[in-house]
Amino acid sequence: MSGTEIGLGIPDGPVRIGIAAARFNHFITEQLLEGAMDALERNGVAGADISLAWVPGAFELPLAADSMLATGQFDCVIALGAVIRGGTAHFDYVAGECSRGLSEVSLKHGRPVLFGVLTTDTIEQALERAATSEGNKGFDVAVSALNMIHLQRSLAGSG
Ligand code: INI
Repeated sequence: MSGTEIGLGIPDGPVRIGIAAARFNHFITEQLLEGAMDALERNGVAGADISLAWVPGAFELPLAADSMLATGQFDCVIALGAVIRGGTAHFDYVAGECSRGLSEVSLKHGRPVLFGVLTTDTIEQALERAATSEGNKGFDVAVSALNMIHLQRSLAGSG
């Protein structure tokens, strides 16, 4: 292409990462958290630049993300959760409000809010997407968070 292109990249300078994680289905969200921490560490993010906030369930993730970004201390928030259908209508309310809310918070603050929330029919499917580092959704969204910070800094002219 002949115009300007900004590729996916990793920011050069320090980044301040907020992570909001849901306790509900914690045996899955703890694995998502491990994946996210692994990705951040591999990309040179210092532990001291990462803050973690636990919330009861995925429904509470948007408020946590909003509260974290309102402090002005974070370049992004990574939201981690696992909503499993399990034959209840609750799934649609929790998953729907969570994704809508996270998107709203991101646009409100002009900061990336990453959707690291598994929405699956079964526990087995959720475990599969949280298990290994390679297919771990937490790992993937943490890399995406860095890509989005890089994009915002590139657009602002600060690399
Ligand atoms: N929260 C989840 O994170 N995952 C779920 O699968 C889930 N289900 O199935 O109910 C869930 N419910 C709790 C919800 O997120 C709130 O914490 C609760 O309703 C209090 O507001």
